[in-house]
Parts: sequence; structure tokens; C-alpha cells
Amino acid sequence: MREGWRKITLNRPEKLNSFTVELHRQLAAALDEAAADETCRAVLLTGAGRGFCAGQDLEEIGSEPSAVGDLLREHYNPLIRRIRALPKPVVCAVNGVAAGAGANLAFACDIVLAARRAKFIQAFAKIALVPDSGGTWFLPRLVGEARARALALTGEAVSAEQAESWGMIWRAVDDEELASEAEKLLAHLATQPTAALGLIKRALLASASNTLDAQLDLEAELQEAAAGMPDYAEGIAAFAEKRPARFTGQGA
Ligand code: T3D
Repeated sequence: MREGWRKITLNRPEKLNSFTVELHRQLAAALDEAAADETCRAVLLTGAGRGFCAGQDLEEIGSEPSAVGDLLREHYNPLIRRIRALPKPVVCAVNGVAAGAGANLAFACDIVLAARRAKFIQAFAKIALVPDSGGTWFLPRLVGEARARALALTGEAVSAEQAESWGMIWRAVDDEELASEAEKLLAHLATQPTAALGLIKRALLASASNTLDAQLDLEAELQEAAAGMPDYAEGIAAFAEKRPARFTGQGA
């Protein structure tokens, strides 16, 4: 635990941090701990070694079609939902290749930084599978239909710089600066109004399926909740006193 934030490292570097059931269990437990820990105000997800995550461990994948579906229902889908629902920012530092579910795991995070050596690959079609872990939902929203279709159908790799210029990720940084840039961002997020950031995540998640009318109503509801929190009073006071705000991150 750092000052106000936690780092979670996918740690199977010899297999490019590809997912086994055990790795899923470890990651789910780490995310749940971060969610429950009130002193943790932001989460950093990264990978050990030269890769970020190569998706499903293809040596552990079941041969039964139902086993493949069950793995998604039991592990990948809850993972993506967990990250989206976590009421604090999740930053992903993509330290190397992100393939298959590994790429889509990164896209589920709130802010994605990537080392220039990183690349994003929708590897699924290459093994005759369908993009999962939210890939068919994230991609069109991030890069538009034309690019989403081509990437999903060809499995072509996208460099970190291309991903940044297409709006697929927040920023590509020099390889040797990824860790320090990520830590700087986490240190900043850990001083911010965490509960309000959690409400921002809720609003953005809901916007994907809401009408404008419904979203306007939700914004009013969430704004009322935010305005009832002590950090709002602190933000206003800090503005009036021309000083930096000292947010606690706590809810009402
Ligand atoms: O229910 C379900 O299970 C469905 C869920 C599906 C979710 C998915 O994610 S499906 C997609 C699975 N992932 C892939 O198809 C990617 C497979 N990997 C690759 O295409 C390449 O490894 C990469 C492009 C990611 C990286 O290439 P490169 O040349 O940098 O590294 P490498 O030499 O291929 O891999 C290094 C080692 O990691 C190597 O092991 P070795 O030979 O040194 O002992 C390789 O076998 C291993 N590795 C890489 N990816 C996986 C893997 N081992 C198991 N599973 C992997 N996915």
C-alpha cells in the first residue's frame, strides 16, 4: 500500500501474465481488498516482466465449448464488472503487449497509460474466437465502428502511439518513464475527492445505455449526492480562499 493507493501486479511473467483461474482469483481478491479499504483512494494495475497480459492462458483453456463460456461467466465478466463498478479510479499501466482479454482488461480501466513498447492485439480471431471481456463493447466506443471492425476481424496489433492518437488510451509514454508517470498520476488521484470520483464513474457507466433525458436526471441526482459530501464544502472553501483543496475522499 502506497500513500493512499494500491498497486496490483499481474505476476506470471514467464507466460506474459496470461490468465489462469488462480490469477483470476488473486486479481479478484486484490480488487475487492482495494474496494473495501477506505484509505485506498486509487488503484494501479500493471504487469510483471515484458508483457502486460496475453489474455487467457491457452494451455489451461478447456476444450469443451461450455467450459469456455463458463470461464467468461465465472471469471472474465465479473472482473470487467468489478473494475467498472469500483467506486475509485483504476489506472492501468500497460508495460508491454496486451493481447486478447489482456487488451480488453486494460480498456475496462478508467485511465490507461502505455509504454511505447506496448501493443494492443485483439488476438481472438487468430484462434477462431470472438473478442470477449467487453472487447466488442469497448472497441467501437473507443475507436469507432470502422477501426473496431478491422481490429477485431484481423487481430492486427496497434502500437501504444497509435492507440493514443486513436483515443483508445489516455497516453503513451517512454518505456522507462511508465512507472514514474503512473505513480505520479496515482499520487495525484489519491488526494482527490474519491467519493465524488466514484459518482463520476457511475454517471459515465450509466451514460452508455441511458437516453439524454435519463442521463440528465441521473446527473441531477448524483450532483445532489456529491454536494452533500464534505469534500464539496472543502472544494468551495479552498476556491474562495485561493488555496489547494484538502480533500478527505470520504462520502457523506
Ligand atoms: O473461456 C475462455 O477461455 C475464452 C477466453 C478467452 C480470452 C482470451 O484472451 S483468448 C486470447 C488468448 N490470447 C492469445 O491468443 C495471445 C497468444 N499469445 C500471442 O499471440 C503472443 O504470445 C503475443 C503476441 C501476446 C506475444 O508474442 P511474443 O513473441 O512477444 O511472445 P511469445 O514468445 O509468443 O510468448 C512468450 C511466452 O509466453 C511463450 O512461452 P515459452 O515458449 O517461452 O515457454 C508463450 O507460449 C507464452 N504465452 C504467450 N501468450 C500465452 C502464453 N502462454 C499461454 N497462454 C497465452 N495466452
